[in-house]
Amino acid sequence: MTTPPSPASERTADAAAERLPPGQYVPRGWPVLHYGRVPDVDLASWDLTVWGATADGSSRRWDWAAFGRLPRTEITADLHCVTKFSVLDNAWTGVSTAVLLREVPPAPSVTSVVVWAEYGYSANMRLEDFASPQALLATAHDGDPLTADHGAPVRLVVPHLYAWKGPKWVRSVEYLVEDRRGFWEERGYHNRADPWREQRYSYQEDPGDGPAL
Ligand SMILES: Nc1nc2c(c(=O)[nH]1)N[C@H]1C(S)=C(S)[C@@H](COP(=O)(O)O)O[C@H]1N2
Ligand SMILES: [Mo]
Repeated sequence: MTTPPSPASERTADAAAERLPPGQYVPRGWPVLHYGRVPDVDLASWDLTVWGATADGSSRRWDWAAFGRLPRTEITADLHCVTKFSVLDNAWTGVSTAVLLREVPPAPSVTSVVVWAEYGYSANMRLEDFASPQALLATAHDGDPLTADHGAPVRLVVPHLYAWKGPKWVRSVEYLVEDRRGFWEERGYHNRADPWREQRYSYQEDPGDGPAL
């Protein structure tokens, strides 16, 4: 006896299930989710700054025109929100974090970064997570410039972490020699945020996963 082949619809569902971290589902469309209001960003005064524990002690700032001259890359990645929706196959275009790290090398003692957005939203992560080859400062999604709702003009994308680690409306990157919690990380969310290990809440942290709360 052989088992009858499963219908195509079921196979598609199985394939999707294997791509989904535990507890996640695929919603219809692309939800918009953030804390607070959508900022009204003026590109004429917009800038992006890399600061903190840089190798030579100085910070570096790009205005919109200068940022636009940095080399671009494209990646395709899934976005996993801790509220359990996952948006699959997003094509992101932007500036690889590797480019920023090359332009502004961190001091050897840097262990973590905090990425800051408009209104003081922030997310921290280990330097190695920020430096992931998949991580980028995205300016476009599926070929279109980001909309204001989705983080225009620049959002961070770190596909292997829950999406709160990717601030929309990014304005600066701070290099840290000692880890410091960001906005959600100090409000009950996990310091590491690996969706494959379902690291959702800070009460799940093991010693060493993050600074004391
Ligand atoms: N500045 C800022 N960025 C943010 C957030 C936020 O509240 N403020 N929320 C995060 C969370 S929890 C998620 S799931 C994603 C949602 O991105 P989307 O609205 O494009 O789907 O944005 C992330 N980036
Ligand atoms: Mo989220």
